[in-house]
Amino acid sequence: MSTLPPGQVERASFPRFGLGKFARRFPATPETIAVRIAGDVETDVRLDAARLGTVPRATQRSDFHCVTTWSVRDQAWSGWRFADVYERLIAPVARPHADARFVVFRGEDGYCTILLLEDLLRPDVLLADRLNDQPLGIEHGAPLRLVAPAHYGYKNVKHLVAIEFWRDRRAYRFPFPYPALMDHPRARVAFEERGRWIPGAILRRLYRLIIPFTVWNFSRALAAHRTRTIRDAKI
Ligand SMILES: Nc1nc2c(c(=O)[nH]1)N[C@H]1C(S)=C(S)[C@@H](COP(=O)(O)O)O[C@H]1N2
Ligand SMILES: [Mo]
Repeated sequence: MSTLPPGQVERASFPRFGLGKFARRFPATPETIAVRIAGDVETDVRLDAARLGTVPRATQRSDFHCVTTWSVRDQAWSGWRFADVYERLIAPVARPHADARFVVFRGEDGYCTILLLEDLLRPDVLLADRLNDQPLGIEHGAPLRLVAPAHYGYKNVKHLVAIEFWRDRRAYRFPFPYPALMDHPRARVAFEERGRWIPGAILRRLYRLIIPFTVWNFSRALAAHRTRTIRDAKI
């Protein structure tokens, strides 16, 4: 099997993970895809399952690399290639400004990050609604998430509700109170672009310390959410 990118360590199972602020936030309607296309565009557009269904479905197996150094191998994603969605449903309808190359992704939980359009148009970037032959669960980003395996997990936004195309990268800020140094503009795994200003080889040592607590925190929050959902269904 291929070797892992620099500083990454294989993990047997795929944990629910993220920034602590978002551990207790879950999508209100995890079955319904509704993504607003906005920013420096001529017309705001809404993508839903019916619109996405007009684009051929794509599947791929890829590894997933969290910036904190854990990687899971060979996940089977299914959804639509970002490039296909951009060419068929976004560019002709929303008509983003020709210079709008900064793309902000927003999750229903308030999480957001930025990527470059040229990185998103590569063939391994998906908008996924299925994982390992199952509908995507809330732990991994239902109803729809970005899958960009060449970029650290924090660019793979879950619970997508908006995609914005901007000419100016200052149209956006990494979620408060997390420092901008945690959000590299590209975050390419192969170049160990873990964060800005601080070398990846230093950040990896700090980040790996927070894995056990974060995995525990996110899984406990999910268990509490499931208990709540079952209780509410009985009332
Ligand atoms: N909406 C949303 N997307 C998010 C996050 C988040 O907290 N909220 N965390 C990011 C981080 S840091 C990682 S490693 C991956 C984790 O994805 P997983 O929960 O499917 O393992 O989601 C990324 N996308
Ligand atoms: Mo992450």
